[in-house]
Amino acid sequence: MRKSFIFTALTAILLAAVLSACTHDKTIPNYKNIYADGSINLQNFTLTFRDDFDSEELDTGKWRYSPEIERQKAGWWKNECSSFKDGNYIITCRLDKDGNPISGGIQTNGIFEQAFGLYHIRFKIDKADGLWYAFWLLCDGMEYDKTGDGSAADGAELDIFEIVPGADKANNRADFGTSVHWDGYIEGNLKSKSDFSKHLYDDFYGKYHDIWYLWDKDGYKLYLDGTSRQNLVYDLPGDKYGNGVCSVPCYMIISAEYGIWGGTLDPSQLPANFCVDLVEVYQEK
Ligand SMILES: [Ca+2]
Ligand SMILES: [Ca+2]
Repeated sequence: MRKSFIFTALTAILLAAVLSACTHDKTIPNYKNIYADGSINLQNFTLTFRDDFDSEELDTGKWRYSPEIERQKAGWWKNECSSFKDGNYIITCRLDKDGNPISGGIQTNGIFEQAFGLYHIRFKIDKADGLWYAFWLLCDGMEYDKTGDGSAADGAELDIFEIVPGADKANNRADFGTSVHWDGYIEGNLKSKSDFSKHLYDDFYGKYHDIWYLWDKDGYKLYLDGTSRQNLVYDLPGDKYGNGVCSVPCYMIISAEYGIWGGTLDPSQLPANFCVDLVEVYQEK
């Protein structure tokens, strides 16, 4: 009887603890398990940016809309594709009234720019052929570089992740990757290193996921959903690939676009949403 009482009491306490933990939905759980090798301790980092997207509109103290331009000769960025609902920033990819594919994005240039650090995004995306979802970093030292000096130190494009649900898996085309590009976009100058070595698991789409991306003097590391599932860990060591480490501040871009890399667009699969629940950035102390 006494044992039973203690057991019941302990169960109640445990249950209360679990329920309590569930109510703190804005707390990022269990930092220590985010990195498979345990090499990152968040106590060594300071939070420098955070948006929970709890507002019903764009927080212009943190973001601006991406320019309304044609992308990849396959679609257009349009502000009307961005919305804010239920604590999410949402890009709705769809056709406009003339049948043109439209999507959108937001970015932080001139508002928040940082060199190095730890980047965290929680998001979910719809599976649709022809879509190209990305969370990436960019700076003027990459965008306007016309010469190229062989080094990423003066600027780079850091594609934290690119997801193309329509990738041709049958021919081993990956649907998820991370990349670094430097020395500008002029052909002959552009240098790149990418890791597209792994495929997403089948039930990836339509559920929230966490990506943590560490950019430091040694290069770039990405963890998808911590240590779980396929232990999807990417490592792009900068020294190994020849001066591939950027050391100037970059701004963030969250975007969706279209492109042949993502497979052939199937309008019957639209609209498709890219929902972002949270973005936060840390700097090493
Ligand atoms: Ca350069
Ligand atoms: Ca949120």
